[in-house]
Amino acid sequence: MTEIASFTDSTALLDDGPGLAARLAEDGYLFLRGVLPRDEVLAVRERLLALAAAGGWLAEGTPHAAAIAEMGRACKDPEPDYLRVYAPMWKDEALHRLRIHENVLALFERIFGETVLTHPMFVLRNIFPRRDDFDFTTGMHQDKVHIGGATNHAMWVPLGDVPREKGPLAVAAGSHKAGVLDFEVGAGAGGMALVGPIPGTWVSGDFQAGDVLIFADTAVHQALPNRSDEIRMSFDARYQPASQGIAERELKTYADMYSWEEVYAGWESTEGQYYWRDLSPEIIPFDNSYYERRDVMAFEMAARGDPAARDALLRIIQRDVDAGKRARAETLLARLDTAA
Ligand SMILES: O=C(O)CCC(=O)C(=O)O
Repeated sequence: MTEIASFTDSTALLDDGPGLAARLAEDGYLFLRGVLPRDEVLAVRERLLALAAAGGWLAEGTPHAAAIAEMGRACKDPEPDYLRVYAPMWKDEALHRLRIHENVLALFERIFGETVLTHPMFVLRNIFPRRDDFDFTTGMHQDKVHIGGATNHAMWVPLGDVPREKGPLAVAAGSHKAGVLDFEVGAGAGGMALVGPIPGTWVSGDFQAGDVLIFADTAVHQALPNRSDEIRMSFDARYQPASQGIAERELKTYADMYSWEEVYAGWESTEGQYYWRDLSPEIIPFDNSYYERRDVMAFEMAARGDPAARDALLRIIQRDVDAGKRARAETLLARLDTAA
């Protein structure tokens, strides 16, 4: 990715549902300033940074609010060291409510022209700074293969100000029109990396707390490297018209880490709990063919001793329902790690 132009700012269209929908259909994304109240975003950031500090992720002697990373503790999803600190963060009550904020729901209802279903599943991200020996930059991917269902749109929300040097998201505008693209096993999202020329024009920008980026599930996107000293925090949630089908995995918690009862156990209020049940979403089968193809390739690569299979193996161990596959992935991962 060489040239990255600036996002088209669609904030002026905020109250114009058909205008937003038309631009989203054309470009595959919408960059919108100030959708969420800045103070509410920063309050969530503060709560999560307290947990990050308690987990040893922040440099000693620095103010929490600065989010300066302790690079000796740099780690990434789905490594056990990462998940130990991440898991309690994901349950945060105020974080959950941000993605179903009234401004967000009203925005999507204007775009869809009908009731919105916010997927209960979402991803919180804590991206340590990139260094020569550490890199957790999200590689190029499309969401469709990971989310399934009918048509959904992501909303990427920085938890704090995220200028370009702190590694915000970039989208290939127009790439959504090409459908699901070919991939190989790699260090990208879900252990998959897109191959071949990527259609469209890469765009990104300087985000402030409260700004959001919405994009289609076939829009190719990736993060820019985090070249700062700070942990870059964000979440990405998914939205769709409530009349369309959803894959069951999207009704679960992140990586199925918790039951919803466990998530809600520590909350102070019941507001926003189980909100999707009122919408009685239609569950449709998840298209597992992409993951199956990834896993065949990853097992072959790992058997040849190719370390590029590592992230895919970790995903299988963390998430596959097939115990036989998980055991095979564990054996191959242990062999790769011994060889390294
Ligand atoms: O925040 C990131 O680094 C990646 C986000 C992403 O891939 C997504 O929103 O689908």
